[in-house]
Parts: sequence; C-alpha cells; structure tokens
Amino acid sequence: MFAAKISPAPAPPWFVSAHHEGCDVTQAMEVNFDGLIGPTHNYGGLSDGNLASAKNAGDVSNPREAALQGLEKMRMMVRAGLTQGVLPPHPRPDEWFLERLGFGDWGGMDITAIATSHPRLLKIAYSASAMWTANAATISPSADCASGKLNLTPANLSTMLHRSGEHEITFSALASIFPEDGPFALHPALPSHPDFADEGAANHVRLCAEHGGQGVELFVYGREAGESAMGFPARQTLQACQAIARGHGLSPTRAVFARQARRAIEAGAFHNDVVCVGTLDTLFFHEFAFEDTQGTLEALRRAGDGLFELKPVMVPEAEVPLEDAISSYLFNSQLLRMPGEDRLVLVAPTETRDTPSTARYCEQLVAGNGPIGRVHYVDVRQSMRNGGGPACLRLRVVLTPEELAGVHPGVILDEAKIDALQAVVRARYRDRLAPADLADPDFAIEALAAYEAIVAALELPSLA
Ligand code: SUG
Repeated sequence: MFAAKISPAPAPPWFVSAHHEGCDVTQAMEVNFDGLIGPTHNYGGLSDGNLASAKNAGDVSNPREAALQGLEKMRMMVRAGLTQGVLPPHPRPDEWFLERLGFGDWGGMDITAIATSHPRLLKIAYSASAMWTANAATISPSADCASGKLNLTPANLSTMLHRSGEHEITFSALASIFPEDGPFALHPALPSHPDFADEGAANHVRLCAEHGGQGVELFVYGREAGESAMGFPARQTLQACQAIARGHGLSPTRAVFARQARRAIEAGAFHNDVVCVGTLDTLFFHEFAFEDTQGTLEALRRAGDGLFELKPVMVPEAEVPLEDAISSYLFNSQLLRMPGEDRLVLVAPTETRDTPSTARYCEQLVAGNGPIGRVHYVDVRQSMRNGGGPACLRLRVVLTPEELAGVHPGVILDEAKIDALQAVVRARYRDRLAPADLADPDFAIEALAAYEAIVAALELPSLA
C-alpha cells in the first residue's frame, strides 16, 4: 500500500492540443458568468487592504440599484452578441456561520442581540460578497487540460473571514451548473490554510491565439507559503497556484507563475485583476503590477512559443499613477473580442472616465493602433464602492459548443430572462440598507425569500 503511495507517478499525458485535433478552435467561446448581486449588498468595511471597502464602511447601500446595474451590464453583453451567463447569489444571512459560532439554532436565534454584542460577525453573515465571481473559482478550458475536460476549482478565499465560507455554496452551485456527468471536472477548494490561500480567477489570466486552442495560463501570487509580511495581506500563495495547475493537469511548459509587486498590494491592489487584465494574445497591465515585469513577459513569451505572439500593453506610472489606476479601476475592466469589431473592447467602470489621467490614457489608447480599439464605460458604482469593478463581477469560462450544451440552461441569459430577473429585484430588493437594518429579524426573512425567488427564476435548487 505504502509502495504505491511513494512510487513515482506515471508521466502525465501532456499533449499539444491533441484532444482538439480536428476541432475548429474558433468555435469555442468565452462565456462570462456574472454574479447576480444579492439582496443584502451592504458596506461592511470587512476587507483589509481593499481601500474602497474601508472608505465606504457603514454607508447606506442600495441593493436594488446594485443588482439592476449588474444586470444592465449583462444586458449590454447580450446585445453585443456575446453569450452571457449568471451565477446565483448565496443565501444570506449565513445561518450556518452563526450557528457554528454558538449563537443557537436558526429558529431561536436572537439576531437583534447579535447585532449589539457582535456587530461584525452579523455583517459577515450578511455579506453579499459572492457577487464578485472572479473570486468564485479558477477555470481551465478543456484545451489546456490533460483530461480534455473543463476544470474548475472553487477558491477557498481563506484570507478574509467573510469570504472563507463561500466555497461550499460555490461548489454546490457549480455542480448544478456544470454537472459532473458532462465534460466538466469540478475539484474541491484547496485546504483552507494560509499556505494555500487562493482567490480564484482574479489572480489568473489565460492567453492564447483563439479561445478554443491551447493557451498559456498565468498565475499571479502575492507571497509564498510560510512567508510573512507587514502591511496589507497578500491573498494568494505560489503553492495554491501550483496546486491548481497540477490539479487541472496543465502542461508545465504552458503555465507561468509570476509574483505580484508588493508595492501594488500596499497601494491597494488586493488582487492582480486590479492592475492587470488579459485576453487572447493581449496583456494590459500597469508598470508596477509585477515584481519582475521583464521576467514575467519573457516567461509568457517562452510559454506561448508556437501558440501566439504576445502583445503586451504596459501603462507607465508617468501616464497613470498606480494610485489613480487603483481608485479608477482602469484594469478591472473586461477585455473582450466583440462580434464585428477587429480590435478588442475594454469594458471599463465609469470611474475610469471620471479620473483625468485614466480618461486621457483611454483616449490615447484607442487613437493608437494597438490591440485595444474601443472603451465602453459601464455604471457598476454600487459594487465599485466595495472594491468590485466590471471584471470582479464576472467569471470567464471558455466553452466549446458541446460543453455549452452541457451547461444548465437556466443560467444562460437572453433579454427576456434579464427582464424577469430585474422584475424579481424590483419587487423584492430594498433600495436602502443601513447597518442598523441588519438587526431586524424581518429583514433576514425577507432576504432569504428574495434569494429563493432568484434561484427559482434560474431553475436552480435552493442552497439555503
Ligand atoms: O474580496 N470586497 C471584495 C471585492 C472583491 C473584488 N474582486 C476582484 N478584484 N476580483 C473583496 O475585498 C468588501 C465587503 C465589505 O466590506 O462589505 C469585499 O468583500
């Protein structure tokens, strides 16, 4: 028995797009799965190192407006001719979290008393942070994986207490949407320990010639296991990145591990997607995103050899100071190939248009002849005030037509479904949520009923 455990594993069947030989790689598409913002969206000030979360802590939120803004972003994508998916909110308040902390059974729990004795724990139980689906999981398209399946690993989100339980619900939601008997391999989250701190696709970029062809997966980490640093937390370890690449069966020559600049983390870039975004052959990033910019670009070129020619677009500090990049969320944009356009489109938050340096930069960017030809601004201000921009709100999943056919159809959107979801939001979400409202037991009942209405509209099982 022991011998079997210690004998070297057989060489993995690394392949060069063998699974897809004969397939038309242009048929696969990138589908964005946006998080539907939940009815308890509030400004809890729960995320150390996230400047917007700290700045807006305690403010009155507007969950109805938040969800409508998110759904309008999804509508824009549908109208552009892209396939758009949605992931459900998580049931909140998180009864199980409070029960485990000794506050009694849900039926007899005194929410008003918890609000007085442990207000932070109650805010955590109410957090709607699952909306930021870029943190839901890391996804590797089937073209990159030895198994020939689409691989998904929910992120343990172990660094922030309010997010550390999300992976359990995320796992169940993903299992309903990407069923195991289909062409999908869903892994459990990594162990919830600081050595394997993982924040999912927010620290992961995939580069390729065509979405359906083999690509290079870039994993960005802020620290190594066991390493400690003063200041803001680094939420992703190298060991977590390596474990995911291993679990997904990526070719070692097509995976790149790069260290995020400490300077960026200290300036408020708590995820790499606050200072970098990439798609196809284009990497758009700030001069201070990586600890070793040249080394990272060289590693990407080497890994992409024979697949694509990297087009790096580096934004210099002299043109956009790191501080402006972070407050405007220029890089927390979606970078997309849109039907009928020969250059990429950057879907950026309106804050980028309202910040002089980034607005100027965007004008020059599209006037040049680089890979990005247009900037489209979207209003997701409610989410932005908690540090979540357009890119935080979506999880990218590359799907072949066969894989798409295996996805639960209830979560693939058209305008009629968006209208139906907006009707639920208008009927059931509050337009004003103050910290004191969390103490009201009636609000708990109302929020859970709104959650049930949403999952019913998506034809998904309730996870409450
Ligand atoms: O983990 N904010 C989230 C924002 C996540 C953004 N995601 C990406 N960059 N991909 C976070 O810090 C704030 C919640 C509060 O304070 O109530 C929060 O969780």
